[in-house]
Amino acid sequence: MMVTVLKLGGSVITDKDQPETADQGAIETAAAAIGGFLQADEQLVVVHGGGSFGHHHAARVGVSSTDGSRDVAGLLAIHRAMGDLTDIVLDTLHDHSVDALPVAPLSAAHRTADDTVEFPSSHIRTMLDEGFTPVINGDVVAHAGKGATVLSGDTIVVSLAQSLDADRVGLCSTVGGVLDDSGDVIAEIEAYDDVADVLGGSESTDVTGGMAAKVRQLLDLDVPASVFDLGSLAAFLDTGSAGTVVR
Ligand code: IP8
Repeated sequence: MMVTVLKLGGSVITDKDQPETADQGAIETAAAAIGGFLQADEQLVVVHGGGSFGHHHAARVGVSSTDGSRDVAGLLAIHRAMGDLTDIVLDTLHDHSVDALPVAPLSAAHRTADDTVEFPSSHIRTMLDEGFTPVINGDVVAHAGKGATVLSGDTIVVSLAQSLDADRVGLCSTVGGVLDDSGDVIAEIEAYDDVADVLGGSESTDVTGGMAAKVRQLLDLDVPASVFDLGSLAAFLDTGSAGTVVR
């Protein structure tokens, strides 16, 4: 059976400007596409990002994927908010007959002193083989020597795509793919040098950093990965490619 790892971007499924506010309409759209896809006996891992549930807490606590914290109340606030968003995603998937179960990285993963992510996946493999759809959120995880750091959904996708030997990887984003200088979607990326100019040269540092980091990680994967928007999710699930394909 084919394994697909799909990330639902935090800014796709939440209202980024309102703290802890889900975009229920977007989650419905995603859940409907996933429900239709799973009728075909496929195996799917859903990963979701933080959006307005994770990132404002993380900024307040001063924790990132490299800056650690030992503020247990702050870390718990991030973890609980991410769990609340996972619950909303789970409830909506259940409404669409998807047998979704949560996996919280804080209880399953960590970073070592040399910053390597250790995310054992045998329990996720068993969930898939038993017909469940694991739903995994970006989270805080223990980090040797630093307390705890943020484990982003993108990093989880890359780790699990490798350990589960995924056939297909998709990142559902707020943009239709990786965009060139004129705002058009680049169909295919085979090397970072092909896009270094556009990814390095945009006005918006955050978005650029985000997309550049995504592309670098996706190029390291053995399988093709697509970056696309919510309107193309059903097409991605159907065909395995949409938006920009990173090979
Ligand atoms: O939105 C990070 O996940 P991302 C979630 O995929 C947290 O980067 C805990 C801020």
